[in-house]
Amino acid sequence: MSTEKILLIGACGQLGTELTEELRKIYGDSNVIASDIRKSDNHVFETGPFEIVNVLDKAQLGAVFAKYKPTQVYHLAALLSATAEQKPKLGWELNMDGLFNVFDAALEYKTAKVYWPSSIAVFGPNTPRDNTPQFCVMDPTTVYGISKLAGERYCEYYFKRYGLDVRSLRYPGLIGYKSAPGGGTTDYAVSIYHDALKTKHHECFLSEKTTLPMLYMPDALKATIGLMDVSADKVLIRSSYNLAGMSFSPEEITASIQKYIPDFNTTYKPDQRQAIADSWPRIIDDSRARTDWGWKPEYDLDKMSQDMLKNLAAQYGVKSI
Ligand code: AKB
Repeated sequence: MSTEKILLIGACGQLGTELTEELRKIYGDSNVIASDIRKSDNHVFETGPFEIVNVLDKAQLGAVFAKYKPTQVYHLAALLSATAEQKPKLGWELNMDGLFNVFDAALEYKTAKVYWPSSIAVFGPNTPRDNTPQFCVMDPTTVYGISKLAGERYCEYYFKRYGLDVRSLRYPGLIGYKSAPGGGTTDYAVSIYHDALKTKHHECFLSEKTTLPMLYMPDALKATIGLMDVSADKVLIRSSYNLAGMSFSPEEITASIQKYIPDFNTTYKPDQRQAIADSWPRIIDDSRARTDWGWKPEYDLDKMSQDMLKNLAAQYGVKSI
C-alpha cells in the first residue's frame, strides 16, 4: 500500500487525464486525487477521488490540501498559447496567481514534491531555433510563454529560498489519443490523426513547412513521472528542463500518415497561430535531461503514427490500419 498521496490540479486537461490514469496504476486509485474547475466525463475520473478546485480560490485549494495532505502535487492548470492570446489577462492570472497559490499551499502543508509544466513557448524569435540549448536568449512573445518563463524563474526561486522541491519540464507539443488538446498552437498534430480516419482530409492551421518539436504522450508520461521519481540530487536544473521527442512539419506528419492511409491529404490555411509557431524553436537540445536523470524518448514520428492510427481506428470503429 503506497504512502504517497498525489494531487493533480487541472487533471481534466490533455496531459492531466493521462497522468491521472498512469499515476493511479502506479500508486493505487484512492491515492491519486484528481481535481479541476469542473469534472470531465472521461471515464478516468470515475476510478478514484475527484475534487472541484479553482486554483485561483485559495480557500478551496487550501481545503483540499488540508483534507488530503498530498505528498506530491502536479499543478497543470493553465491557459495554453492560443487561448491565452484570446484572454491575456486571465491567461496571466491563472498561470501566475495559480502557481503562487499552489506554492504557498505546498509550503503550508509540507508537500514533498511539486511538478509544474513549462513549455517550448518560453523561447522567442531571438532564440536559436535549431538545437535550442538549455540556457539561451528567451524572449517569448505570447502571454503563455511570458507566464511560463516567469513561472520557471519562480520555481527556481522557491527551491533556493524556501527549499520547495519543485520540478519542471519544457514540453513540446503533446500528442495522444486518449484526451483532447486544450487550445495550443500544436493541436493540429492531434486532430490530423482524427481527420485521417474520419474524412481522409485535414485542413491545417499552420503552413506545410512549419517544423515544431513534438512528443508522444507515452514518452511525456515517462519523462514527467521519471523526473518526479529521481532523487533530488539528480535534479540539477530547478527552472525547467528542455525536453524533446521528435520534430516534424505538417507535410512530414501528412507523409507519415499516408504510409498507412495512402489517400489521406492535407490542405493548408494558416491562421493567427502561425505567428506563434514561427516564434518557437524547430529542434530542442534536451541533453541535460538525458545526462542529469536518464531521459530517453522511445517514439519517433512513424512509430507514433502507427500507434495513434491503430488506437483511434478502434475508437472510430474503422478497420485497423
Ligand atoms: C501549445 O501549443 O500551446 C502547447 C505547448 C507547446 O506548450 N501545446
